[in-house]
Amino acid sequence: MRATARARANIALVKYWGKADAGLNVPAVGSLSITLDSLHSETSVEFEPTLECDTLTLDGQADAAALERVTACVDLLRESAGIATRVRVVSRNNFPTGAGLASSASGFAALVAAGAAALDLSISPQALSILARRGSGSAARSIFGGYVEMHAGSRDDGSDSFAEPLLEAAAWPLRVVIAITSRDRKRVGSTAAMGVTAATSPYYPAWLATSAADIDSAKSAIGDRNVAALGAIAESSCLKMHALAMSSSPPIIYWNSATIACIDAVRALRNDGVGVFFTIDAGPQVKAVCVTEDAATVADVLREIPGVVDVIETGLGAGVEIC
Ligand code: 2P0
Repeated sequence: MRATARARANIALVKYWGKADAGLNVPAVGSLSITLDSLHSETSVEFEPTLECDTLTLDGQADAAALERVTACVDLLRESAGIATRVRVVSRNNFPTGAGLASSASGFAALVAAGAAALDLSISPQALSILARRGSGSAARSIFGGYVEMHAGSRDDGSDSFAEPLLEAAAWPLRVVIAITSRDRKRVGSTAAMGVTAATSPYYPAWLATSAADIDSAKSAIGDRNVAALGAIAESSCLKMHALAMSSSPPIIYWNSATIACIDAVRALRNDGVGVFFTIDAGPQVKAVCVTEDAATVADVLREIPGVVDVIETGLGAGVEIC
């Protein structure tokens, strides 16, 4: 009745933003991501008959806000197993939580994998991806390694809304250099921000209309191993997502001045012939994606930018694993 799983964070190159069904957590658009090797959550789940309620310890502290989402997700596992036993969940991230580094993606992917293993449920990776999605949309992608596509799906019950692997990490081993510009937790969580965007941004319909073409372009760039083409679509998707957030009411701005300085630096590097592009999630950190040979140059440049408090370099990693 106890298991531990490790799942890695992922970053979307074609972004998920907006929900088709908030209750089932079905995304309004598909997305495409890369799984990161060095940023992970390690989560232990123990079904314990003497417990009166579920408990969650996140990075060494009880976390009541996150517990609600964890319980809702574990309820799905309990339903599959036909039990009501409460769980003790202990989870640890080896990177800042809730700061736009996809901690909910790795956290919920590890949670459902550990929970299913603890209950000895025989469950396909696809079904695991659906369960992870119920916890956090981006978590559906962290079940798999390398390059991953998330399908929005079209069924009302969300049964065709899951991720699938596109290409193994080793087949195109890009590097990601992450410039940390703040360690603070973000002020507006992704879930709330997506709701405000869908309800108020005048650009939301255009976002929905252009997403499928963005995924197709990204898939062909990956097929061609073309960094410039993948970068063009990834930066466009990222900037569209942030334009949605900024054009919402009330407006949501995830960036700080160092975020913009990093964007400038990446563009300047590219003008100098370095094959690098940026992406930014629901936070102020900038992720620069490049080929292995350029990673040290990119890291050196980003580290010198005022306001950059740390730089993390990582390759692409594997899907969720039971430890
Ligand atoms: C993504 N993000 O595709 C986008 C881009 C952040 C920016 O998915 O409400 O925490 O739990 O499904 O997965 C972050 O959103 O949102 C996210 P929920 P989640 O990576």
